[in-house]
Amino acid sequence: MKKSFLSTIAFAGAAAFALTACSSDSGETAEGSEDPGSAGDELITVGFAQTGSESGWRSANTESMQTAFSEENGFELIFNAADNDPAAQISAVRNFINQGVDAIVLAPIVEDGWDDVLQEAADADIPVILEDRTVSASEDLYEAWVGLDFYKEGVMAGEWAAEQFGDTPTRMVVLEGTTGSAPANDRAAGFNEAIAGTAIETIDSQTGDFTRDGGKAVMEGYIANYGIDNIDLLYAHNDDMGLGAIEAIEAAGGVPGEDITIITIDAVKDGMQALVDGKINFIVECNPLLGDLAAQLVKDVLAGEEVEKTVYVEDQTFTQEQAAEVIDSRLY
Ligand code: GYE
Repeated sequence: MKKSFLSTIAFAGAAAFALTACSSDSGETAEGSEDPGSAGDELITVGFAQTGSESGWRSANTESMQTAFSEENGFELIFNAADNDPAAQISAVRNFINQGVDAIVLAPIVEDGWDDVLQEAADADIPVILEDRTVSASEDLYEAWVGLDFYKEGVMAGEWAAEQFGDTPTRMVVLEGTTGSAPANDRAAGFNEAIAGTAIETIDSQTGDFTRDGGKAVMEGYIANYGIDNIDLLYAHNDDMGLGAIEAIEAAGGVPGEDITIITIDAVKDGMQALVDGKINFIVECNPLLGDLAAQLVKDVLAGEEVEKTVYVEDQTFTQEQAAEVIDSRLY
C-alpha cells in the first residue's frame, strides 16, 4: 500500500523545490517609493501583522522578520502580534492601512475572512505580502506569498507513520494546530492522504492551538479517556504541542517515544532535543527563517519589479540519528 503514496509524493515534490515559483505576477508600485531601500532613501514603513507568540517556531519567525526589516536594511517596522485572535489581526491590518504604511506583511492566523480588509488595502494602493500561512481570498488581493508547503509536511509525516505501522492495527490521536489555519488544514490533509489504506485508525483529533499548554491539556484528556496503553501513535501538528503531550504522558507514568510513538512538525531546538532524547520519534521540519525573503519581496514589489507569486522554502525530515548529527548547528 505504500506504493500508492508515490503519486502524492510526486505531486508534493513538484511543488516544493526550494524557492520554486509556481506562478508570477507583476508587482504594484506604491506611490513615492521609487528605488526603495537604497542608500540615502527614506525608510520603507512596513506594518507586520504577526499571529501571536504561540510557539518556538513563532519566536524564531518573529526574530527573523525583525532582523530582516531593520533600519539598517532600510525599513521602519511597525510590529503587531495578535495573540492568535483573528478579529484583532484584521483590526491591526486596518490600522496599518489607516496609518498609510508603504507595505503590509501578514502572517494570517486563519485562512478565511480576509477578503474585505485585503480589498481595502488594494483600494488604498498598499501592497500586501503574505508570509508563513496562506489565505482563501483571491490571489489578486496580495502581491506574493512566501512560506512552506504544509501539505507536503503532512505527507512526509504520514509516510513515516505508514512505514512504521503499515499493516499493524494502530490507534492514533492527533493534536491539531489552530482551527482554520492553513498549516492545521494542510498538515491534516497531507497526513491522511499518506496513511490512506493503512491500518492506522484516528481515534481522536482535537486542537491544541499550536501551544504547549494546549497540547498538554488535550493529551491529558486523551489519556483519561483511552489510557496510555490504548494509544499507539501521536501526530502533533507542531513541536510545542508534542512537548506538552510529553509532559502529560510522563505525568501519567508513561514513557513518551516508547509507549506512544510521537511525530511532530517544526524541528525547533526543544523539539530536536526531545527527538535526540528519544521522546519524539520523527520530526518534519518547517523553516521559520523567512525574514530575508519577505523583505526582498517587499523591496521588489515597491520598486515595481515583477515578483514570484508563490515562493516555497524547502523542508527536510529528521530521525533520532539525523537529529543528533545536526542539533548543534541548527539556527533555531
Ligand atoms: O508550525 C507552528 C506555529 O504557521 C507554520 O505556526 C506555522 C505554524 C508552526 O505556531 O509552530
